[in-house]
Amino acid sequence: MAIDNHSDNAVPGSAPSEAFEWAAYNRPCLGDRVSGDVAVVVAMDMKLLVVLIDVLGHGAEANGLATEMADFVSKHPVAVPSTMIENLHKAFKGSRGAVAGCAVLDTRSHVVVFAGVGNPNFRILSSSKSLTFPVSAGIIGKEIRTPKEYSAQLLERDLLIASSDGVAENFQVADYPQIFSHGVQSIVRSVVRRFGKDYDDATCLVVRRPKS
Ligand SMILES: [Mn+2]
Repeated sequence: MAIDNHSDNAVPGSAPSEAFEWAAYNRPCLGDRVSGDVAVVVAMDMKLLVVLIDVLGHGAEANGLATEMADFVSKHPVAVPSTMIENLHKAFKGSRGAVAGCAVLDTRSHVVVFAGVGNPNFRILSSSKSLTFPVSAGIIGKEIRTPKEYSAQLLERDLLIASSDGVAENFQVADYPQIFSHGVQSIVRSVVRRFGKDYDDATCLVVRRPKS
């Protein structure tokens, strides 16, 4: 499922065993009608694949490439984040380039494995701490090295928050105290509204375990 700026309707979790619920929201740069950011979520066998892509630049041309990249992920999902990133790089070599983060969540263990290139911000936020996944240098489609993978566990109530650089990174729970009581649809919209930068495409995707 590709989630673009119509992701208002992003459906909450339909992963196997309903281990996760998620939502994404994408707001184009001021003055643009379409975004060069795209978020893709693919429910695989016992895994949930989450990819956030930010194509260099913005506007219609960036949107075209973002859409192609999202289609590629949807059609060729891989449950190994570093491989998913490398496959994107190979498939879009010579394009205008993009940065991207990829997380694979295990529906049983709730382990999150992440790999990313450039400046996508993926972090796990809990009421007491924030863990930001490190990213590797490079630009997909231009030059990358095999990105390193990092893993962490998504505990009950934790939020996996993925955002493009159009959203101020590292906002704190104190900046949005209701974040843990809101639904995922509200969270992604609120994060973009509160922390989005007007002059860049702004995307936020959130995944969490359903409340039991
Ligand atoms: Mn950007």
